[in-house]
Amino acid sequence: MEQLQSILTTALTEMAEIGSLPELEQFKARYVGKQGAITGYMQKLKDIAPELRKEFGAQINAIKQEFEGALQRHRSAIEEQELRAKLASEAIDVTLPGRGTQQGSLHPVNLALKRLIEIFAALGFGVADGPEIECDYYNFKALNIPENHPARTMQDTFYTAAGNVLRTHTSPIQVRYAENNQPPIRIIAPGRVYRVDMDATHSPMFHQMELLWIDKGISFANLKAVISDFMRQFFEDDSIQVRFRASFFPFTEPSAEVDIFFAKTGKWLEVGGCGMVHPNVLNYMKIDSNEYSGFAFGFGIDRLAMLKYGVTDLRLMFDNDVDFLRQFRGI
Ligand code: 2U9
Repeated sequence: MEQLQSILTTALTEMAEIGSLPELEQFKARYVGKQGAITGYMQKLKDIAPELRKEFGAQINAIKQEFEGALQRHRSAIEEQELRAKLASEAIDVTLPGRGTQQGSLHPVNLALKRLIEIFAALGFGVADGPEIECDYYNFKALNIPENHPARTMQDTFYTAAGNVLRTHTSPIQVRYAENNQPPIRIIAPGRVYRVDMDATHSPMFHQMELLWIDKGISFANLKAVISDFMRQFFEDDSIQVRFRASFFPFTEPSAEVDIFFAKTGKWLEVGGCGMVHPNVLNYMKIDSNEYSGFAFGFGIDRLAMLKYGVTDLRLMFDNDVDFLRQFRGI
């Protein structure tokens, strides 16, 4: 019994050093497993005189129970320690500020487009749309653009293999609209257009808006009033001067370039073109040119947006540089 007592003392000292559960299980096996030191004493019981067996048995049992009790307490201690370590390593500070979200912004072209639609809606214009791949008829022929016109060459126009074109202006939208609607016609046609051109001030894809107003008695005076009023509203400057310079387009007669005078820079700037819809074009749209007249006006949305927001390189409008785009947050 003394031997057994000293085995227990050694065991308890050893146990105190153990810091992990797998180690503790191995340790347990060495004492109370099948070949364990304490188990060995139980097996020796049969060699002891029968009258002493009961007492020895009780003592061995008591020691075994003491061992197992100590083992259970130590196991709980290790488990608690491991739990604390896990909680400490997974701890989060819920009082830290969050990472926040990034607010997006509308692209300057869309900002301008929104404003354009608002302004023209207030003047009674609806928005029309149409396909970006067009056939020759709607992009050229119905607009009185002759067969041999330079705009039709491959140097200026993107052709598809099937002989269609990427629309070079939004005019075909209006021709299609007029085919399906009787005058009075009062629409704006915004959209992407494509031309073979690429440098600091030209992009092969850009945005255009055209305006068409056809009714009885529409004159150049209406054209001047709508365009001048529009420019002052868009640039939020009532003192803006608008100048109409005689020009030529196949689809309008007479035609004019539209310039505006910027007091800030003291310079005239060309911002678009306009004119009274050519009688041939009215005929193609099956509108009687003796009864009706109309005017059209076309400009680049990208260019107008650049002027409004002070952007100096057209390429910035199409690079999708987030630092550039962020500047339009909240506008
Ligand atoms: C129909 C009849 C006439 C649209 C017009 C212009 C003048 C014009 C340019 C300005 C700069 C295109 O973006 S730009 O390169 N446009 O100068 N466009 S009149 O005339 C039409 C349209 C449709 C049925």
